[in-house]
Amino acid sequence: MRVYSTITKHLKGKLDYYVTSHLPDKVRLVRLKERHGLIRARLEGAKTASGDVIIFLDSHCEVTQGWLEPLLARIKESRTAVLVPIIDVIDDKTLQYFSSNGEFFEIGGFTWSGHFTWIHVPEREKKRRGSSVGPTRSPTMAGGLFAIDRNYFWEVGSYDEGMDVWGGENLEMSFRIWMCGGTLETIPCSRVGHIFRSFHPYSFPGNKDTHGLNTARMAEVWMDDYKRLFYMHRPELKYYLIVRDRRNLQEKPEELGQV
Ligand SMILES: [Mn+2]
Repeated sequence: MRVYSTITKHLKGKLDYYVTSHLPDKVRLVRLKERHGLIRARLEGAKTASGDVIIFLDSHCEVTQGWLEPLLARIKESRTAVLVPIIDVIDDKTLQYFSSNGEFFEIGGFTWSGHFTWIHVPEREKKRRGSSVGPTRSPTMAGGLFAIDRNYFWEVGSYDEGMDVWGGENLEMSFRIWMCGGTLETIPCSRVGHIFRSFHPYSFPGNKDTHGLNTARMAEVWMDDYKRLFYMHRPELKYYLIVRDRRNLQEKPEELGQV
């Protein structure tokens, strides 16, 4: 039997049982035939979705009362607005929920090495949004939680199917939304708790640096000349991408034609 997730303790048949016996009928569990990671798994979920709005939440999230309405209201106002709630911290040891101060929150940024980072809301954005609880433009998103108009998700290019397992897809989507005329906004009136884990609980197939490779794909597609700065910080990825392309040729000699 193929094992898609490397963790079996709470998943597999136990998850099937939980979903069918404890959750309403409209909750459906979609399984892939092999391990693809979060990016292609989310694409499968999105294909199955039929509502007007798709909301992606990591499995380790807990919503709060009133989290949903501010997201839906903003999408109704602007269908090209992609939204993230304020992400509260749930302790990964005790599962205690820490509510952060409502008026002070950070938004998504990035480093030149291609990593997500939290940044302060710039003064110009505080002026633009008008209210401290107004939709706040965010350069990037953390990735685990966001709401998007379902049709717009496909129009704006969904996800890069060539990305494996985990990492980088959040920056790719963020760059793509801004560069294709959409907006990415934090909605301060919506709050969802999330467990920020201190380690990766699962293994990476072949021990590949999927975050790095996925981010290099993002840089190649969306960063234009600025990718030079990315490769200055991650020279190994430029080398790795080249090597991988050559290796593909070696693995698939038929693509070279009969020489
Ligand atoms: Mn997460």
